[in-house]
Amino acid sequence: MEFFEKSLEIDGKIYGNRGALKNNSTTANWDKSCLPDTIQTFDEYKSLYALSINDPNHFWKMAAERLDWYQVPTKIKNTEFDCRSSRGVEIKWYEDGIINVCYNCLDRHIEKDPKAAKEVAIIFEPDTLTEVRHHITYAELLRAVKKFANVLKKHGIKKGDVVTIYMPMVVETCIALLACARIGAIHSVVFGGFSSNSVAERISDCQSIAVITSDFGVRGGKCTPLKSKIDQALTMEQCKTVKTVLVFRRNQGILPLQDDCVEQRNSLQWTDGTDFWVHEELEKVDDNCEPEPMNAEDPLFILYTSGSTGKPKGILHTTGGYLTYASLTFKYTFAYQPGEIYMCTADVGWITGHSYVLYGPLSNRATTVVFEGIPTYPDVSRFWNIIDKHQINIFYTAPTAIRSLMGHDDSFVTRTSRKSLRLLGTVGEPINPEAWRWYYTVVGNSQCSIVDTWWQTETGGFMITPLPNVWPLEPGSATLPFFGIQTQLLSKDTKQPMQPPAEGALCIRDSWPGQARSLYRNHKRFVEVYFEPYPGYYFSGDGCEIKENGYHWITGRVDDVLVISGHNIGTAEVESALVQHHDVAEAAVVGYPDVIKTQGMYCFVTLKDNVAESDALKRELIKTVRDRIGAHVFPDIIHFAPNLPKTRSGKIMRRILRKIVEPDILNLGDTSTLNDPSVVQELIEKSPRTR
Ligand code: 6R9
Repeated sequence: MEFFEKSLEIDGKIYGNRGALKNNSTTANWDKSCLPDTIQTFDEYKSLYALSINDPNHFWKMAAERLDWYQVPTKIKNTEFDCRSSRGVEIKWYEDGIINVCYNCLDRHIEKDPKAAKEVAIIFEPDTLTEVRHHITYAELLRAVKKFANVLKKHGIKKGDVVTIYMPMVVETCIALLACARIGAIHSVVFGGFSSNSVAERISDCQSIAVITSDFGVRGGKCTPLKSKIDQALTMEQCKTVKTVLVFRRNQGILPLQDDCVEQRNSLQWTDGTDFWVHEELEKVDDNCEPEPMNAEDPLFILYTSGSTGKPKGILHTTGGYLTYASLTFKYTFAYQPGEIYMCTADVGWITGHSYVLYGPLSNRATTVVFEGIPTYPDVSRFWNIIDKHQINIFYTAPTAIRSLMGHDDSFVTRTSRKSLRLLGTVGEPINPEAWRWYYTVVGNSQCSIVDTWWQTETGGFMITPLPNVWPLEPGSATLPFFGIQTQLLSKDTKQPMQPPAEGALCIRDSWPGQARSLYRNHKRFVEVYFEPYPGYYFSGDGCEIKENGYHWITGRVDDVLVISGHNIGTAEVESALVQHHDVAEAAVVGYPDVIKTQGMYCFVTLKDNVAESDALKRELIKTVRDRIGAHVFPDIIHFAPNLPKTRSGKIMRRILRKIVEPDILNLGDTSTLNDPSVVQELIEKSPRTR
């Protein structure tokens, strides 16, 4: 293989191709009966993409063959997207296939190649800074999963039962998910930062019969109680379905306990007959546990995602299609090679954690890093130190983390080596070009490609994403669709399809295996939210611009568009202009009603460390926006906000900001997913629109 020595810009185009393959097409000797190992040239992408659209049954049959089935599916695609059809919206993939997800993530690697037993499946990096390396091999993980699966069985949990998992980001969480998958129980992970009310709401919606939790978690040096929040949730009438609570002891014995954690452990309440310590239960079971053969369309998990109004939505994913998709997207988008160390900073409480900390990497026999902590503890070098400590090759994080870290001096990055890095990735929000360039030049040393991956809880895996080094990157663009994904812009006004170049509502024309099948026990709402707005299409809720070259630029949620004096202005564009100013760390822009201009533009701006607020700076920011976008774009209000309301996965909740500036503060809507609800009150107090 011939490698480029260094990256770079070729004819002014950015590839960032450390480790890129040069002129080494594999299409020539590809026999078309199975998928190639990696995608290396644009021609190869184009021909495979064409095949995936023209003959999805053939393409997705080959993709499924990357997995091991008890019964290989013969029926591949059976889907209906049109809500007006007599069948109604229905999505089935591989419907006669029989498979087990856990088997595909663990057993099969060892059965096929005994060497895999000793390979590291998970590297655990605890919150506390330590030189110790916690490596869990595939054999160790498999044994732990089998034993815990037997604990589940001992407590009467069986195929089809729903189990809520409320855990910190530790190895035991991965064991819990895999054990559920092994016995066919449906997991519903609730992020460990949620309040007891939010957990209760999610337990009652899916009627789970058991909860898996931990005595506490530790993040950023602070002890966060978990078991006691479950206790509170279970006092509520709607949670009476829960019969068993299995409690892990956090990081048994491997780390000294801080004082607040000791206190937490000592003050635990215990309900006999319901609460069980996992370490005690593990002593009572053996380590033989055969995986449960599952139909491809049996549910694998439920994951709640916040709706803009009303109750959170219980997104339902099934077994065969989900794993096929998570596995293939992981392999191609990260161009994962055996032996590489991969780290995704997401919590398993989010879809990114499900698909790209756990199922995608493990089904590919990868080594995946599980990080318990936060990017700023004990200081803002944490990520870069971890990269050096574990020699990470592929690093995947969120724009919000990148923006918060680039607000500090570059020396926090440059004092680390990061030489092991081959590839960087982002997910979760549009990445503004400024943050992209910082990630590329400072973190990646201008040598690593960046994959900006657009996708959703509902899509199961990547939808629009670069394949590294296969085509040039443009900072801020997720570039082109993955195999099998047909994007289509529709006019928000006429609901008619639009031909690129254009900007409109981002829809998908046909099904892909990783897509959610329904909302748990609420198919009607599933159809209303995703299939009725643009009949015949899956509606993502996002806006997008597709340029002449076919590159996709996500403009944010469709409702994040302002209409000011007849001009449509994407808030993402204004935010991007604001953060290009050297004093700005983050910005969120929303509209408010204005009788003359229809809408006024309200900009919340978080300044970098040690930058003073001033009227002069406000004027400068307004000028920056007008210079960058055009004189018709005029920020009416600049509000310096040290903190913005964010979801726990780091997305700015513009919906709440809109309510603040409208102002309609009595109807803020569902705030249960907010990271820090006190931020809202601070903003209300300081806003000129509510004072
Ligand atoms: C995976 C995940 C989905 C929403 C999605 C969009 C935003 C995610 C993005 C992105 C621009 C990207 N989003 N990735 N926007 N560029 N690369 O985040 O799932 O939590 O369900 O959020 O996140 O608005 O619709 P989820």
